[in-house]
Amino acid sequence: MTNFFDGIAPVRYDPDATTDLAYRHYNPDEIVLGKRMEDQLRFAIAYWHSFNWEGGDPFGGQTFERPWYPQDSMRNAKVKADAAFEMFALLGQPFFCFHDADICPGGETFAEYLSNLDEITDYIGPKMEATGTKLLWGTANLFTHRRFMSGAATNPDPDVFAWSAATVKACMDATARLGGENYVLWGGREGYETLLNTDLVRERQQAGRFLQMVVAYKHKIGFKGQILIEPKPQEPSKHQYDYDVNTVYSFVKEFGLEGEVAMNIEQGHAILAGHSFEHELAMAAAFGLLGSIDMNRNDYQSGWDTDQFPNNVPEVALAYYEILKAGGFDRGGTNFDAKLRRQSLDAEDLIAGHVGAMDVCARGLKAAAAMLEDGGLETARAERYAGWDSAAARDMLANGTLESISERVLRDDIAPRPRSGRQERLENYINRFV
Ligand code: XLS
Ligand code: NI
Ligand code: NI
Repeated sequence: MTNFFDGIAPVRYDPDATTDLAYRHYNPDEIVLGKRMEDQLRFAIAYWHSFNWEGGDPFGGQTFERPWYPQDSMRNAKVKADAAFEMFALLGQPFFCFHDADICPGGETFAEYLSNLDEITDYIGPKMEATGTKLLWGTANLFTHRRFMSGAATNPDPDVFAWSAATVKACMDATARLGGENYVLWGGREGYETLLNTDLVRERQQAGRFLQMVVAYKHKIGFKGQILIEPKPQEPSKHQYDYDVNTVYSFVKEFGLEGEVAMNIEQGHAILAGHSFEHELAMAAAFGLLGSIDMNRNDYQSGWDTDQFPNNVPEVALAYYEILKAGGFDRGGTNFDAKLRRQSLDAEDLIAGHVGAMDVCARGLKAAAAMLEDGGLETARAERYAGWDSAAARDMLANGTLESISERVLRDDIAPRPRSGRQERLENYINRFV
């Protein structure tokens, strides 16, 4: 037991609440498109942002004060786990996510790392049982320690590749032991700073082989979860190999891993890649690779990964629209890859950040479900492409050649008549639901 959250009551659904520490929209038992809201959204809390992040920025260090600082001993790792599960019990969300480095210190040697990870896994398991909090996914931190400064799987030094492979094996074992539903690979340093010292063909091949080994090990241990790749264009590397959904798709195909991996798509990473969140989700759904999401909000001006809690209902609604249209989450969920601003010092801020995020997602989900049920967008889209339903159009696409098409254009006197794309009317339509 810690006293960090003393005085904060468990957060409940109460649409008329007078406190801000209540859910006004997130009602776990409410049925949305045939499923409980909790089972549609499958919320997870990110251990790293809520418990490891100390409030630093490039110009200043720690601003937060927590009973589990400094974070370099097993003793404090356990205090941190106590506090984490106290927060999970207060919020009542069904899942959490972690990196190895979040839950225990790395130790001096690989053997010490393994023993720390084992010890903390044993400590966390019973807490999961007691609170009913499940593991959405585990992952390895292959980017903070200086050994990873030139990459993990893509490192020029084979010893770093080896260390990384051994680390991922340990993290997959820990994830499987804790009943994790997915395993995530985010390659923050799988990229380069300058092409002047980089053999990018070799590095991509190393990353491909690494991923094949991960998939092989998943089958070896009978892990039933999904292996998820999380695309991001840059930061910390200047250029990352897993830039966006499209890039990862071609990587997955090139290394023969179709059907073996899916994607964990993050709002902020989509924005950094110059896309919208819904674009990345729709692309992944089109490839059949939509696995899970990291929900957050990127600042539109900053150019770096700001990992803020989501607060824009219309945007979130469009994201869940794509997710629901693709059939909703199976093993995936909504992980809040979001952190407090560095001036938000209090335990209440940490609770409020998540309460607000869950309410925004609940509103977005309900709006998305209502739009899907109404069908207005799909009808408008179908009308827009209706010309392609004609026999002539279908035949042209399937069997046409430039010559045959050219003959038909002359023979049938084809003259395109532009039609309105009706964007404003569709935007107004969305506004009826959000
Ligand atoms: C960083 C990533 C990271 C992953 C997990 O930008 O979003 O938090 O989700 O390694
Ligand atoms: Ni991120
Ligand atoms: Ni993320």
